[in-house]
Amino acid sequence: MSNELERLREDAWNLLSTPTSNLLGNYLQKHSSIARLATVGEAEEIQQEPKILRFSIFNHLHLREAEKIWNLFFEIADRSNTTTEAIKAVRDTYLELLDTKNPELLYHSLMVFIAHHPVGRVLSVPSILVRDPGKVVPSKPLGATLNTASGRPNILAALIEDEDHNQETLLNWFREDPLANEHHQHWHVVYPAFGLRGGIKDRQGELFIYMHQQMLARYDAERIAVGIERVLAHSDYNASIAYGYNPGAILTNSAEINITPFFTVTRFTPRKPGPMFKNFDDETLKEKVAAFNNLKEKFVDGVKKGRLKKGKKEIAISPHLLGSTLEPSLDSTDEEYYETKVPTQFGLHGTGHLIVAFSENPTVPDMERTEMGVMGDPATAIRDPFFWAWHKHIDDFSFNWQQTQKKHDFSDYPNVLIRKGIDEVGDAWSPDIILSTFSALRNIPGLTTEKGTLNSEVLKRLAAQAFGGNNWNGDFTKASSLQYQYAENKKAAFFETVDELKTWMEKGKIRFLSRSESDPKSSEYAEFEYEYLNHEEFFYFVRIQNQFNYIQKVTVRIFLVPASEEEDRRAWIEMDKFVHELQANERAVVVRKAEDSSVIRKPAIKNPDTDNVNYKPRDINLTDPELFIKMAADVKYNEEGNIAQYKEFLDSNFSQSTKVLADFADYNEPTPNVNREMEAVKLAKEAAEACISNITQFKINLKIYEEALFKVLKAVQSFIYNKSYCECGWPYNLLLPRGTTDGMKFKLMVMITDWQKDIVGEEDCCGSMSYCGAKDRYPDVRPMGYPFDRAFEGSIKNLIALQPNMACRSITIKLNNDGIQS
Ligand SMILES: [Cu+2]
Repeated sequence: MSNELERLREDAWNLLSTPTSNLLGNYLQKHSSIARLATVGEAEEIQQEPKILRFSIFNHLHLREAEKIWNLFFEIADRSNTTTEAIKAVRDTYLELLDTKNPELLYHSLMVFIAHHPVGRVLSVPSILVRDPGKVVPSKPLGATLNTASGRPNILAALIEDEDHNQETLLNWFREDPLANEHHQHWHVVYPAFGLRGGIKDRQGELFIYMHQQMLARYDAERIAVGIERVLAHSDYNASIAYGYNPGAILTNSAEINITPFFTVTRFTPRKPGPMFKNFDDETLKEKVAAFNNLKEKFVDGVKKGRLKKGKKEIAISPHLLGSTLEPSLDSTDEEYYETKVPTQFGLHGTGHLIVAFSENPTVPDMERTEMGVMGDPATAIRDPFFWAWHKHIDDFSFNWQQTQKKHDFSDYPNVLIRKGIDEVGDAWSPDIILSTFSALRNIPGLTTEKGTLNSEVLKRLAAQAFGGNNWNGDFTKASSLQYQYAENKKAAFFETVDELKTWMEKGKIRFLSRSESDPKSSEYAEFEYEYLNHEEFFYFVRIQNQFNYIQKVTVRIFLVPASEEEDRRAWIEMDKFVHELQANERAVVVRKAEDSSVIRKPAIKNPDTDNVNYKPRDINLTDPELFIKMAADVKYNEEGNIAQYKEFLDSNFSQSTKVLADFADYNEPTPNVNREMEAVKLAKEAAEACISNITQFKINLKIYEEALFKVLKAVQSFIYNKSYCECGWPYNLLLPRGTTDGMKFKLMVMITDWQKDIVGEEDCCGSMSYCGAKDRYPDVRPMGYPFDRAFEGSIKNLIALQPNMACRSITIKLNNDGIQS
């Protein structure tokens, strides 16, 4: 890759690291109606094009504007001859537009470009902790430090007062987790509601529902752990919301006096408890509630009938259509019918976001709105407990529809054995689901590579030795101490299996650098401390016996559920899903690292404080698409050259042999000349053989070219897709629910399905397959959430006990509160 491109990538990183909040501050000063009146006078003001002051992707008019910009970026990049030229041109346009366009809208468009355009993918988007620190400061930070030259007053006092005392604040740490918010924002970048260039991603509507449903299952597990009831759907639009949400002194700018000279943050309105439609002027309130209710009833009806309106017709609901119409997205069955004009044009789910975001100032016209609540921004929406109540309501439509569908027939299991029974307290147990942790394995020589990553080969050998062979029948589900003979003549290393996984709260820092332009090297900063959940690194060892004497490819699906919620299919959390090839009759010990989980973002961010915070050129095999184009051209050139060459060979061989044969046929002498006959046959035979051998060689060469071409194609594809999908996914630090200090009981379930029937994506997919799909097609042909996406015939527990391809065991997750580990 050229040095220039390398420099551009780093420049782009720096540009992307600059928080939009400062820019937004300037923009608002310039374009808010008051500012405009003051500068240009009323008459001219009316002439001016109205500006979007506060951008929200949930407002479809705003999203259409953003779409125009990302399409512009796409076009600019398409027109450019090289990657370098394209990046430069897009950057210049971006900077130019900053004068006239809303900076948040622009940034969103740029993120879409980076996630989706082949050229954009050479750039990386920094952690939200860097690019938008003002959106992730917790409502109540653990501490704050101001390091200022001018000795400004400390703002700690303003931060410590806590207005809210409702039970929802118990889970602020979860809802306010910076990387969970980043995940939610990033998902909406990878899956724009209006698709890309007029097309929508495969099964996007289904994924919209499934991804949020899984977030709810995780949130519920945390609620159970702190002893509060699971999320209640907000389905009665007239009902009051019992809890408000105050995003804290920083997000609401209530510490403004002290911090404004230092840095600007985007202001969010705190939401007070009360009705969803509160503060609407009385005359129109009823009308608006009625309109929104009416929209809801259309979905209630549709789900009951199993059909949605599409113009004058009705069409059968599919998960994709239901999700697309609820969100709504480009694939909504009928945009007009399933739309509300309250408070702006958007469908059911989006409108809920907007109504609540605007609930404290509902009458402000769209183009004059400078403030909204966190629900209006995907980078902050999940902070509000109402987000969850709203999404539970949205999920109810999907759940109710699923309930009406035919139950799964589980007879299509592969011929594998995963052993199971019951434990001493009568719960499901399986000797074939074994757990260990990094700390329990850390004495194994060679387990970590020089780079600090885990050595998969060592793990595999250890697994085979410790749990396979003579140890195949051993029970390691309890914490047990084992030996691993890693080399002959060496002393065995000891390690353990566990039945308990540990979590803890860790401290992180959110840092604002001085925006002093006069002194860019100024060491002024403000720093906020927050806490986030983390867990020990763990591994699954799954033993599977292939009962066929031929190779079987299987899909391994791992789920977790709080033991108390086992019978509620919506409570099951997808932990992982991967493909494994079983050899004929193999007794396989399959190892899987938690950090490879199909639900999380790759590479796993183990330390939010340091990962993706500083510029690091991405580790990719081939970094410049220009190189692929060249590679492809080389192969094509060779192929064409060779085809011509072989065509010539074949032509001449063929004409030679046909000529000889024709000559022979024409030979009509009354007395046959045996010699000549023999000679002709010989020549024809030789010619035909030469022909065949040339064809064979040609085929071999074609195969080689074909393989080479596929390699190029694969390299191009993995380059193109890896990046954006790598970055999409649930954060690693939240992979395990937090559990309790006493230890919370969970059930860990493994289900083995026939890969031939699933076609789950291969392992070269680096991102979250489960939450973001892979490439353009979702990698699993089964419905998302399978097998928990349908009602069960009887109890889930019984099904797991009876199905040969399912097994379950208990595990404990313990919150280590003693102190913070690092
Ligand atoms: Cu939402």
